[in-house]
Amino acid sequence: MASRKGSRTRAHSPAKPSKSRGTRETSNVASASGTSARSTVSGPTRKSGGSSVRDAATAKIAHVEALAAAFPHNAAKPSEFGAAAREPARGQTVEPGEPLVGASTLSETNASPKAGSGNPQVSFNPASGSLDRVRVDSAGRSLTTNQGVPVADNQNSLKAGLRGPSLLEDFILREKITHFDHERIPERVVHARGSGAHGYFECTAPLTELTRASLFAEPGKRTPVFVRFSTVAGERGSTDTARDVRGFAVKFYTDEGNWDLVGNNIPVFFIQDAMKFPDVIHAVKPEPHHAMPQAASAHDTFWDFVSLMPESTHMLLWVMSDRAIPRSYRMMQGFGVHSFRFVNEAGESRFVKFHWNPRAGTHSLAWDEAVKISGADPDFHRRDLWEAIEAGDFPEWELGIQVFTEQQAEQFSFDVLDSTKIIPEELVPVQPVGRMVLNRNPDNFFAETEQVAFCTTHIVPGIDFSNDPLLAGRIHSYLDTQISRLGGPNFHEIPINAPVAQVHNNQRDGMHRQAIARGRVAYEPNSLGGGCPFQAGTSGFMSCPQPPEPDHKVRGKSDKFAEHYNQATLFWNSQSEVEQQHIIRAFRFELTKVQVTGVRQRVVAQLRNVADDLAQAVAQGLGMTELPEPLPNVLKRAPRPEVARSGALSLLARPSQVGIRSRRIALLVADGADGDAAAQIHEALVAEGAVPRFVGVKMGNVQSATDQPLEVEVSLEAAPAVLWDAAVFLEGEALSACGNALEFLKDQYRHCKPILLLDGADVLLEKAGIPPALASGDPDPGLMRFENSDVAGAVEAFVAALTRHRQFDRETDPPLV
Ligand code: HDE
Repeated sequence: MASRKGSRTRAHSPAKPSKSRGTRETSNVASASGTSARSTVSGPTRKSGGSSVRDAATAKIAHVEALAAAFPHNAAKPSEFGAAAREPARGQTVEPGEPLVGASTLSETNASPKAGSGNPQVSFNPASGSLDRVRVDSAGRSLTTNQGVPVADNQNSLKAGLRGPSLLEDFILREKITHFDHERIPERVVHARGSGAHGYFECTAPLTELTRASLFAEPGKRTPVFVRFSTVAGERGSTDTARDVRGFAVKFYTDEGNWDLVGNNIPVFFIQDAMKFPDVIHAVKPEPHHAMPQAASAHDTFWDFVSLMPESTHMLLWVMSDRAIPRSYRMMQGFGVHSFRFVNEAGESRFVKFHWNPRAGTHSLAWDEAVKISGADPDFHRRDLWEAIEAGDFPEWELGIQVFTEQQAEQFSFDVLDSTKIIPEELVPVQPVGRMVLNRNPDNFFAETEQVAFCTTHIVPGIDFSNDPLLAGRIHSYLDTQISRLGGPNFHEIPINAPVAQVHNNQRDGMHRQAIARGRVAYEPNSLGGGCPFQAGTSGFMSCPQPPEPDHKVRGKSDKFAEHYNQATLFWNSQSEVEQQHIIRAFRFELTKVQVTGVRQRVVAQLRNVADDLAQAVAQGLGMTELPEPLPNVLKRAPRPEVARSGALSLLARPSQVGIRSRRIALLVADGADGDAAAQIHEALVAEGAVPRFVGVKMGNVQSATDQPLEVEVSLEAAPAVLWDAAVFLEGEALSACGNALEFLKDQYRHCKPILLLDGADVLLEKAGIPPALASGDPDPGLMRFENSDVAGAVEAFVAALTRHRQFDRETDPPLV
C-alpha cells in the first residue's frame, strides 16, 4: 500500500519540477524545446526570434514534459486492491513549474473587463463561497436586456405605426415575454410548500471522540446554515396550517463540504421501506380522478392505505396529535428520523439520532383555529417566520444527539433501522451539542428557498448512513429529483446550493454549467495536470465498514420490524389528557370525511391494537355501535416494550424559554376605551418582547375616555381572532354592537387563548354567551377581569397565562360557544 507521503515522494523524485517554480528554463525545458509538441499548423515552430508567445509556448511544453516525466507509472495503483484499499492513498501529485502549465490557453493573460485580469486564482474556485458574489442591486441603474443592452422604452412594444401591427423584430419584447413564460420550475413532488431562512449552527460541546465532522470540532465554532420548513402533501400555493407533517431540512455549509440533515418535525415515518414511498404519497395526495382534496389527509385513499399498513400506526398517532398543526415553525421540534452513524478519527463508529428542540417551546394551534387561519392568512407560518426574523426575534433550536452502540442496539426490543420507531429518551438520553439560530431572511424566495436542493447524500467526513432501508431509498431519490426539478446535473452550482468549501473535480459540461474549468485535463490519474485534482486518501470521506449480513439479495425485513403497535401505545400513554382528547377528535374529523365505511371500520380495528379507550372514543365519535375486532397482528407475541410512558413525548414537556417574546396580542379598542390603560398595557407588553396591536371595528382613530385618540392599526375584519395569540378588551359597550367583535371573543375563548377584560368589557361575555367560570365552578385562569386602576396586576396575570400558551381547562366537546 502506498502511504500518503510515499506516493508524493515517489512522484516528485524524477524531475523535481517544484524546484523550477518561477523559472522558465530547466534541464527538461531545454531538451523539450523544438519538439513535435509545438508542431501546430499556425503555432511557433522555431526557437529563434523575440516573440513572447513563442517563449511561453516553449516554456509550457517543457513544463508539461517535466510533469509527465514525474509520473513514470501510476504509483497509486497498488493501493486499490485487497487490504490496502481500506486505507486509500492520497493521490499522486507534483507541483507544476509555473501556473501557465495548467492553463487552457496561452492567451489567457490577455485581459479584458469580461475575461478578467489574466491572473487566474490558481487552486481556487470562485464559485464556492458567500452569496455576495451573486447578489444583484439595481439602485441607480437603468433597465437593460439580459445581454446588458440599455432599454429605452419599457412601456411599448415595437409597432409599424402607432396603430399598426407589432413587429417580430422586437427582440426586447420577445426576450421579456419568453423569460416570463419560463419563470416556473416544477414544484417539489412532496414538500412543495415551504419557507426558508439563513443562520448559523454553533457547536457547544466538542465531539471529536465521536465524530471527525469538522462542524463539531470545537465549542464556539460556527457553521453557516440554510433551513427550509415545509408541509408534505399540499401544492406550492397551499395553506400553511394544514394538518400535516412538517419538513425540517437543514443545509450546513461546513468547511469540509455541505451536510444536509433533511428531517421532519415528527421523529418517525409512515413506512419502513423506500419501496412503499410512492404508494403512501399517492394515497395522501389529492385523489387522481378529481384532484381533491388539497393539502389534506382527510380522504378515503389515505386512510385506505394506512389502515392496510399496520406499521403506519405509530406515525398516525403523531400526525393526529397537535404536532401536525404547529403554532409556528419556530415552535416545533425537528428530527433526523433515521439512525445515522458518527465516525471518529480512528474510524470507530456509533449510531446517532438527531433532535432539534426549539427555545420558544413546542406549541400548537387548535384544529378549528387552523382551519380558519387557512382562510384568514394561508401564509400564516411563512409570515410568522419572516416577521420574527425581521423583528430581530431570531428563532433558535438546541441540537441534541442520542448516541448508542451496535451492541446496545441489539438489546432493544425494536430495530434501530426501522424508521417507524423512536429510541425512547429513557433508553438513550438526548445530549445537547449545539444551537442553531436563524438570523437572516433570504433576499429572493425563488433564488434561495425554491432553488435550494437538499439531498440526504450530502454528508461529510465523520457522518455516515445506517442500513435503514427507508434511508437507502432517499439516498437515490433526492439527487434524482433535483436533476428533474432544477434542470440538470449542475444544480450544485446554483449559488444557494454551492458549498463554501472548495469544489474541484473532473465533472464537466451539462445544462447550465457555470464553472469555467481551466486546462485540458479532465480525468484522473493524470500527469499533465500534475496529478490534480488528486484523491484525498484517508483525509477524505471514508464509508464506515458495516457488519456483514448473512443473506444476500433478499427482499424482506428483519423480524423486529414486524412489531407495529408498542410504540403507538407508548405515544398514546405519554400524552396528557388534553392531548389525548385532541387525538381522538382528529381521528374523528378525518374519518368523518372518509366516505367508505369499511375503511373507517378498519382504522378503528387498527386503533384497537393501540389502546381500547382510543378505539372506543373514535368509534363513538363516528356513531359506530359496535367495536370491530382488532386487526390481526403479524406477531403472535409482541416483545415487551422497555418503556411504558415517556414524558418527553408530550408537547407540554417543552415550555417556552423566551417568555412571550414575539407573541401577537390584539388590544381591542372602541370609542370610550381608557387611553391611559391602553398605553400602559401596550408599553408593558412591548417590554416583554410581545407584539401588541390596536384592533378596532374599522381603521382610523377612536376617541378614548381619557381624551387622547387611539389609532386603530388593523380592523377586526382584516385580522380576526385566529391570527392572535391573546386578546385584551379595553372597551365593551361599543364593541358589543359589532358582530365581528363578538365572534372575535368567541373564537379567542373557543381556542383556549388568554383573554383580559378591563373595566366595562364584561358586557361582552354575556353578549357572546361565555360563562365567566369553568364548568367545574372554578375560576377560568385564562379569563382575566381587572380594574383599569390595576394595569400592573392585569399585565402580570396576562403574561403568565400567555406563557402557558393555552387554557385547555375550558375546552369542551362540542365547544360551548
Ligand atoms: Fe423526503 N423527499 N422522501 N422524506 N423530504 C423530498 O426531495 C423521499 C422522507 C423530506 O425543503 C423530495 O427535493 C423518499 C423522510 C423533507 O426541499 C424527494 C422517501 C423524511 C423534504 C423525497 C422520503 C423526509 C423532502 C421531494 C422515502 C424525514 C423537503 C423534493 C424513502 C426524515 C426538503 C425534494 C426541502 C423532500 C423523497 C421520506 C423529509 C422526492 C423517496 C423519512 C424535509 O426526493
